[in-house]
Amino acid sequence: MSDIFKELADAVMTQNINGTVEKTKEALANGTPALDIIQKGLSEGMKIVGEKFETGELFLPQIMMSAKAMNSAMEILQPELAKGDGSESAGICISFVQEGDIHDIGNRLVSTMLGANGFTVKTLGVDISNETVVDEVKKADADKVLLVGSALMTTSMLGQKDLMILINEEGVRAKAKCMFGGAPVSQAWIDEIGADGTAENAAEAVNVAKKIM
Ligand code: HCB
Repeated sequence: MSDIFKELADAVMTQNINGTVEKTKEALANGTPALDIIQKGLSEGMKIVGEKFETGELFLPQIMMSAKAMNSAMEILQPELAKGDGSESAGICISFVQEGDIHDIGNRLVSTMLGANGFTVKTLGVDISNETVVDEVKKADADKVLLVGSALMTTSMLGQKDLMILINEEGVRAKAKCMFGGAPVSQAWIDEIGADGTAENAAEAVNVAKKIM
């Protein structure tokens, strides 16, 4: 990992909010692409925070501070990421975090990247019920819409399976293209529940979205 990426990751890991903001500004000023700052720096820090939480080395208040540090950096980076080319819409996306789940950092990042790549994104937010998602699909004024669903917990991930069942029951499967992601989501899970695709990060999500749509 290069020095600046390591410094960004360290700033998130040590809950250094001002430091994360300063390092982000420094990296941007040096010409580092916003997406690299996130994927090679900030997200790597969050990954380690998650591991340390699991092993009991870090506690919830510390994770919250790390998330705050990452979000503060994202506020600076989002306008950079959102610079699209103004071309025609690549399609409509409905973006949401599964019911019972409030982890929204990754979902917001994926939504921003899709927007920057020509998709029209409607963001529903966190803790969204499957009924709400299906209603939004029905309301959408398009032949097909891309669902961009995130789940960060093994519990909330199960809701994605129920969503696929509801989509089929409500007769909107042909209209709803389903891309689901989040740390516990794997290709095996996507195959099991009969969704259309997943992605490990926001850049890959854009490629998968284009393929699905
Ligand atoms: Co949270 N938390 N947390 N948490 N949290 C996790 C997710 C654990 C894995 C940590 C652990 O134990 N190792 C764990 C879940 C365990 C499990 O179910 N297996 C966990 C837990 C248990 C909890 C609480 C229950 C803790 C408690 O209260 N005791 C609680 C749950 C609250 C709730 O949701 N009801 C909780 C709370 C929190 C916060 C509030 C402190 C904070 C969230 C702040 C926020 O999002 N606004 C938080 C955080 C930050 C994490 C970790 C550390 C990082 C998540 C993150 O932001 N990653 C996480 C550890 C981990 O994930 N390994 C931990 C960075 C982003 C950029 O990555 O994976 O979200 P991402 O998104 C990627 C990728 O997945 C993909 O692209 C994104 C961008 O690259 N992607 C998609 C995402 N969505 C996609 C959709 C698509 O269609 C395609 C691709």
